[in-house]
Amino acid sequence: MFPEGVTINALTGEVTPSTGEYTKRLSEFRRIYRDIKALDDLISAGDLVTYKVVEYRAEGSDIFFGTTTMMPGRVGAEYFMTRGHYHARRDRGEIYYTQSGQGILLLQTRDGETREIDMMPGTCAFIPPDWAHRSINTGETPLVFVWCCNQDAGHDYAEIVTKGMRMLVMEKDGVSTCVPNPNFTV
Ligand code: PAN
Ligand code: ZN
Repeated sequence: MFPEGVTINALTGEVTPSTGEYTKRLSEFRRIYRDIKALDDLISAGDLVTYKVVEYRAEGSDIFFGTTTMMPGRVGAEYFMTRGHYHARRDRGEIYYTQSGQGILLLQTRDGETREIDMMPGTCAFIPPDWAHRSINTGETPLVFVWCCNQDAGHDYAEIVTKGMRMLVMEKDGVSTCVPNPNFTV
């Protein structure tokens, strides 16, 4: 393993050099957004990529990092968001350092604590171990953030897909508002 300077484009999320990437489209979010009709209408109009994740991973290292670039947009009153997850390893945290755009990072514990952190350029959010996290683009431009965590952290998506998150971020009169999720199940 050798040290390396990796270039990150704060506006596009491009990582140079990178070792992997994936994109997520609206059709993969049928169990995530509440407004099924709005989601189906958007998918029929063209199944948009709502976010892209690019990583830099050195084989054998304990940590790795990358970017998430989230497009602006909404499904009904809900802004484009990530799936949201706990880490498979409950002793692994993460940081999210916002490069451009604006958003909200929703966090929650298994026993009912919730927090919201504003994502704006210069904010580095500390995500403690075993706090679920979901990012939401509440702005009108791409939201780009750098994440860094342990390679062995892993993802547990099932909990959030099946139960939802305790809080939702909705657009109301042009303003983003956090509200309790009426469909959240314990
Ligand atoms: C991030 C997220 C990324 C996409 O790299 O995986 O922002 O979000 P979802 O994985 O919830 O769709 C991270 O938190 N890794 O642990
Ligand atoms: Zn994570």
